[in-house]
Amino acid sequence: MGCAASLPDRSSKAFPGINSANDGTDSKNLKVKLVLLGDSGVGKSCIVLRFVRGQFDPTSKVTVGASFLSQTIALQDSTTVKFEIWDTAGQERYAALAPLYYRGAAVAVVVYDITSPESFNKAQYWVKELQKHGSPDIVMALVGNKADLQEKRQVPIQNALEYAEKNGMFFIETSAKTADNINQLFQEIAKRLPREQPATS
Ligand SMILES: Nc1nc2c(ncn2[C@@H]2O[C@H](COP(=O)(O)OP(=O)(O)OP(=O)(O)O)[C@@H](O)[C@H]2O)c(=O)[nH]1
Ligand SMILES: [Mg+2]
Repeated sequence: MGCAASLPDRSSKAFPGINSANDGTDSKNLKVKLVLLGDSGVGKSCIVLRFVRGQFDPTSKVTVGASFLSQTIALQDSTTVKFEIWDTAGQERYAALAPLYYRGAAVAVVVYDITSPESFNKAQYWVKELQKHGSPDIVMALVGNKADLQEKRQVPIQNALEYAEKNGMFFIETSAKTADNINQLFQEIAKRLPREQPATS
């Protein structure tokens, strides 16, 4: 998958990783730095490809380093949110690079594969890492991907839900293959972004 060389934008002081798209003049158009973390093979790149291009690649290659894509969505209140998405590489050899991508991120999407308990353990490792070193206001989502593989499920929904609740995370199961809950994931994240309070006179 392609990888753009651009660097993320400066962060606002109020909420690191969230900027008004028009130099602070338009709070209805937000620009948000989002990072995906999780074990290799859980489907991070496929989730991004489904969200940004509406496609699924059954032969998806492992990500090298990280890849960057962006996508803008509109909310019901007519706010637009531009997600600047850093899709990190889950292979162990790239683990040391992760802080480059999650530092200053407003949103972290931590992905596991519902058929793999090891990947759920790895997700918990990333949550701890983000709690220690991520932005204090970071919005975290826990995503159980490959929900189409119900017959191979090894991570019960209840376990993930309890873990997410305990850690103040939003939880959802998705399938990049069938597109199930992919748009909902990003819509729900957008709704949870901290907004600056309108000035009172
Ligand atoms: N059945 C099913 N397979 C999926 C789904 N999402 C991804 N896959 C498959 O899982 C494999 C790995 O997907 P990737 O998106 O490349 O995984 P990744 O998390 O980006 O892996 P790294 O880049 O190594 O970190 C590919 O063979 C995909 O086709 C899904 O929702 N359902
Ligand atoms: Mg990948």
